[in-house]
Amino acid sequence: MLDIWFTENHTEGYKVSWRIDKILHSERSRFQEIAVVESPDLGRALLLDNTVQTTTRFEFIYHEMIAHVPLMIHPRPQRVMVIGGGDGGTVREVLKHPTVETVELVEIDERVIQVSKEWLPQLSSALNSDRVKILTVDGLQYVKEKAAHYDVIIVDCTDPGGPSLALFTKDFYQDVYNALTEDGIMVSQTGSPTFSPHFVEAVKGIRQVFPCSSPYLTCEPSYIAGFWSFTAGSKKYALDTVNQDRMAAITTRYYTPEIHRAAFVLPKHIQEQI
Ligand code: AG3
Repeated sequence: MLDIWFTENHTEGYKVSWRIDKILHSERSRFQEIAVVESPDLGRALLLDNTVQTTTRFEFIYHEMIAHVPLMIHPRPQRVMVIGGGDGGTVREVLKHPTVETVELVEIDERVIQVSKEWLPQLSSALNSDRVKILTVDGLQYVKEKAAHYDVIIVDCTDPGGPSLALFTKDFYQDVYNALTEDGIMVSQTGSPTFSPHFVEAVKGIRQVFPCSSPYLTCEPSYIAGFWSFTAGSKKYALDTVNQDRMAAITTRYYTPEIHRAAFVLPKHIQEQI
């Protein structure tokens, strides 16, 4: 067996490695290094700048939690925007909600979309739906041009750095707030609460702008073995609201209303940090 390992450096002193069988694709786009590799334990993985974005074995956890939490809080989500998320996994989950009329996918790097279409059909086939509108523009600018339009905005971005850095600032969260309708909800992935130096900053930024906000946690083994965080901001609805009756229409493997509520229960040391 080949002994080739992929390693992601989470900090200077903490790395996560897993064996890869094959490099299926690798290129440099205008924005980043894009690769797709095959791993015996994680399945097919999308890497951007040597950072794992998603794996076919565990992507359902991340994508269900980033999408269904805000969509189940909102009583009737119709217009949704996804910033980043060019692999299509988040859009696939959003489309499970029959109330959703349109999902705009705002992905800066069209090569991520093309590579995902070729190698990750389990995620990207959702992008062919006629309810999806794809815009290959900078989400940061795009969101500024919109006012009171979306019910839910999901920020499925890479970790802060490169094109994503500005997506973790208070100014950006304010633009997202303005782009939402009066009862709108946003969620952003906010990294590892243990290792990301940007976690606390992002949580505080969202809290300064939205009347209701909180991080929520899940475990996604593709990134690290411990917690991964998302942070939700809501203009009107409490974050533990779950419109339970709508679950009947939605098939999930990870998300349940109980998981939704439990995810907002934070360990004491994380509460103390934020
Ligand atoms: N979005 C980013 C996940 C964060 C990965 N971070 C890391 N490995 N350090 C993933 C896109 C999935 N649709």
